Amino acid sequence: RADQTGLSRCDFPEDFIFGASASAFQYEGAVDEGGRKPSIWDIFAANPRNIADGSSPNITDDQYHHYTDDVLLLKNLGMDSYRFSISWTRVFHDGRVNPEGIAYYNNLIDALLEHGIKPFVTIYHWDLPQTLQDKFGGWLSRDIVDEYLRFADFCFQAFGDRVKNWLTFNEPHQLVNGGYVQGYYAPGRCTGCPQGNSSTEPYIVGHHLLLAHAKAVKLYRRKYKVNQRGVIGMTLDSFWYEPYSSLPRDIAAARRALDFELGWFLHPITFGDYPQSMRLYVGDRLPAFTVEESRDLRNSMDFVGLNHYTSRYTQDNPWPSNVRPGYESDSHTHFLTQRNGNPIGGTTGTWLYVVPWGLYNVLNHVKENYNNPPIIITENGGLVMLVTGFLKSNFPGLVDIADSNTFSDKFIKDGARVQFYESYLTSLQQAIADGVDVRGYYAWSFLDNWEWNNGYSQRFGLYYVDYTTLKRYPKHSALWFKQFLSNTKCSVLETM
Ligand code: GBH
Repeated sequence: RADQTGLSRCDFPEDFIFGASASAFQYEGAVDEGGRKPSIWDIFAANPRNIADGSSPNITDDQYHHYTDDVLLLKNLGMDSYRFSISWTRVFHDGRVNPEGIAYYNNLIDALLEHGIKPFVTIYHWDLPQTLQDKFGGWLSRDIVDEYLRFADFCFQAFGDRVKNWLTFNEPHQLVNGGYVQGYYAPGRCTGCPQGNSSTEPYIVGHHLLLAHAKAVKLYRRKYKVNQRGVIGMTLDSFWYEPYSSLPRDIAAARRALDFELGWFLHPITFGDYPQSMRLYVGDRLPAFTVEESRDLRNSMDFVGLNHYTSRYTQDNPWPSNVRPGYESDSHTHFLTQRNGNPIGGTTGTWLYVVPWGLYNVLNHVKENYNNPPIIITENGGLVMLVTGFLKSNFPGLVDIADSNTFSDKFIKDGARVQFYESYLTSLQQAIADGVDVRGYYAWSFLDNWEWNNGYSQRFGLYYVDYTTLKRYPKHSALWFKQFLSNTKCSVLETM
């Protein structure tokens, strides 16, 4: 049964928001339609060697053409909100607006609102216009700050009458780590890659992201907030880092790991500067903020957006030798997925170990070290590897989407992901009960989608997508969420 634990939205505060998350490049497809121009991810993915399954993101879920049906699916699930991002090259390029691109987002936003679903918009989810990469090197150049500001200004102006929840960026740490340290994300730079230098570039890019964020928030507050009355934040990603042992040096190392991932951005947008540990370990390779920049950064968010998936054990690593010089070794940490032969949590055969208590700990870490800010969990979700080429005939229980609004045993069996959601939501409930100010939770992801360098080989969706027919099929997790959200008789009076 989908409702085994009896956990429901009634176990959360009354005005708590539940939603599903997505991003433009992973969902939209239609890369050459409606006047859209290439982003750095179009160029990066055009080389199949950059993508695990060699796949193309050109069609993916084709949400560009399926958004009306997708909104109905969200409605059917009972979601309060939908988080998506705006494709920069669809709406705005070379200083010019593209009416067709604007029309698309207007239609999507209006369709959501028509069904009572709150749009939650990420302004930038990694798909930089290639023209800006070519012109001055993208995020490596300070010129990007004003370009981003123009784009953000445009988004507030065009959509802010209806969009009340904004995120300046998705996962700056992951963008930098993938694009400038590991090289597995666009624009594919790292030490040892054909281009790049991971001892300096990650910190420069991170700095520009922060300056762009602060300017956009300042602009929103000065120019739009009075009339539009929305809130704005940034989505940060963080694993939980558990000390491998009770040795003080391992405890300090775990704290450093959190500083280098979460604090790198959360510290500046709360207190106006980088964490002390980063200043100490990175030295003069870490750029400095002017007094004015620091002032603009301080408290430059109405809430903290948090993407959290998994956890690692952490050891102190005084002499890192097994990694490239730079960001990877600067924190002098070593990460492990097991201790004394025991994995840190349930395994999924990938990076994603199931560690629900890690969510509890990372939330309390934010509460205790960053003045107890409002938090919205903007992504959380489990991963089950499904065989590529999965066919309907392999799953006789599968039913067509039209029948999915009734509970039955007919759905794609992703029971491990149901357990993931149950366990993490239980941990979240405990964190809230213990005083962490969490206001919302968004599942990653609404649909299966193009998982960046992993292509279509990793499926995070509540809905399964058949990429040949583009039909969406509910998984067990979708039905579990529907049941979880359908309990609206929360007060004692109503249930009597
Ligand atoms: C988020 O990225 C993104 O916001 C979203 O677009 C993405 O689809 C989602 O999460 C799911 O991944 O431990 O060395 O093997 C997170 C990107 C990529 C982070 C893989 C962890 C594993 C690094 N994740 N990475 S490792």
